[in-house]
Amino acid sequence: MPYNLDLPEAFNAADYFVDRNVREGRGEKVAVLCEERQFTYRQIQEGVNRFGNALLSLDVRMEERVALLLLDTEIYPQAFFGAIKIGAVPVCLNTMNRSPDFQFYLNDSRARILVVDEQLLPLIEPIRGNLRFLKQIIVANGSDPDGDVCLTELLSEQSAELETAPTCRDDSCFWLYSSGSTGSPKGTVHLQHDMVYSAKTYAAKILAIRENDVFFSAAKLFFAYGLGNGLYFPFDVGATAVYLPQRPTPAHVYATVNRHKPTLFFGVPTLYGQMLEEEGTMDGVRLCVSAGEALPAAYLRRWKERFQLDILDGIGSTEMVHIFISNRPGEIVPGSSGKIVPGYEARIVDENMHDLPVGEIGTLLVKGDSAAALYWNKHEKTRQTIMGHWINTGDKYTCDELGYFCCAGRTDDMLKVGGIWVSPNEVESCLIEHPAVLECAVIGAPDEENLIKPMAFVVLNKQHSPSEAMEHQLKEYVKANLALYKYPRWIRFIDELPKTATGKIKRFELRDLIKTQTGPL
Ligand code: 3UK
Repeated sequence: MPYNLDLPEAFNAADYFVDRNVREGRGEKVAVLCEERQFTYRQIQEGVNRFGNALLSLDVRMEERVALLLLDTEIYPQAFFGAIKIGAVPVCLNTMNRSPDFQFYLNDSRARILVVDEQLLPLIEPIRGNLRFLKQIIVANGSDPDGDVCLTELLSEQSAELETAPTCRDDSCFWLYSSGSTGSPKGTVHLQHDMVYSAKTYAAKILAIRENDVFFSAAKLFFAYGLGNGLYFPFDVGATAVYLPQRPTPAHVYATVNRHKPTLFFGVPTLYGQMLEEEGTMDGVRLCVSAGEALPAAYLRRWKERFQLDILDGIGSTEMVHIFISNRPGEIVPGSSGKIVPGYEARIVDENMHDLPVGEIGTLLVKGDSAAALYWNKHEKTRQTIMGHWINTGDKYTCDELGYFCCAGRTDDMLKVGGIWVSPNEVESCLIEHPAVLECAVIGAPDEENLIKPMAFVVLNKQHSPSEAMEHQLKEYVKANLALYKYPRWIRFIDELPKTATGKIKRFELRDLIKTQTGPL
């Protein structure tokens, strides 16, 4: 069922998500709660305007990229929508990445400005000299930065009035980087209307979001998932968003729920699992959502027993901006991703793109007007994924006669770990740099809760032999060089990797190997 948004051609997402709330009389409504601070829609609007003016004063123009390396605080909506309001394009960066990753993002996007939390600035220091296009670093939530601009000072000099740039509904709006199994991450370009589409379909029809809802997303704003949950869903209906700047540990999350009493809670399966192990309450929450990877049925059951609350599992992607297949309240099928969200269409196809009969496993294609327009400067990858109206998710799925979709793995080797992509290739390339490693292969293996984590098979060179110390050393080596969540949780030393006649590693044999083994991994 296609859904017609009916947006005027002249359209700016910042005007829609921020200024409209003030125009419609919600200026004094609390938009953001963060720790002990609260901000009304009027205050956020003023911040957006000041931020937009600050960018203009730094000579930022329409369509130029502004990179955001920010924790979840009230700065996020101001910087994000401030950039959008002048027609510039925010690029939301994952704060868990490492310096070389940021060098890539900043050079690939050619961002002119980077807005970075003072706490995260050390990630940028080592690469400062290698940023070819960056003109200015603006430091948020800090004071008196050396040689950079302090955001608070910059904003204080700016007017709180700002004219909206004359963007249209199909202008570039924001980017998110998405990683693939090979090659560099892809700058995924979203348009001005995409967030509205997702808010009017998934958020309105499945979550039935209301002005009196209070949204709390443990998944951070720099993920497509968190950006909807914590920013443009609440702002679509003039509701309140709760931000947690710290790591979403069960203790922080429970404390935030207690303090701010959200009505909607968003997490990833790993977090639900961790929260089930800890003391805490979810009082005031009406509905919980899970995405990023499949939610184990056991978590759903235990959560319901403990809190009398449902968790709606749904599949979304960076390319589709948010969730397009989801369970609904009262119609949950544990272990399934649910049914198509109104406004989206799905197909399951074979390798020739022919539709498969009900019940057969195939590649999941999805159609809906929140789809990204392209991958920046990656023409071939764009064509492989964005096939006209249809997006190839790279997921293997089945669909039953009732329309419930069930995930059956990936068409590539990519792993979802704690809801975030890990490329086995990237972990292998890192391990092989270690002087003791001759060869290696990384696959996904289930942990004790049946959630996937990276496992490495390692062939050591002649000078080294397997030991616990070596295992520890290799794990630490990956931790030091890649984002923490990417390190192999288990390392198996073997004499030789199984290979095809052409020398490709037979990953399926490694997967079979761990399946047939009993006992702890
Ligand atoms: C996998 C799932 C099974 C699937 C995302 C909600 O995860 C998000 O975006 P990413 O681009 O990854 C997309 C891929 O992740 N996946 C996501 N959710 C599920 N697999 N069950 C699920 N519930 O492989 C998909 O192709 O990081 C999630 C909203 C916005 C998002 N971007």
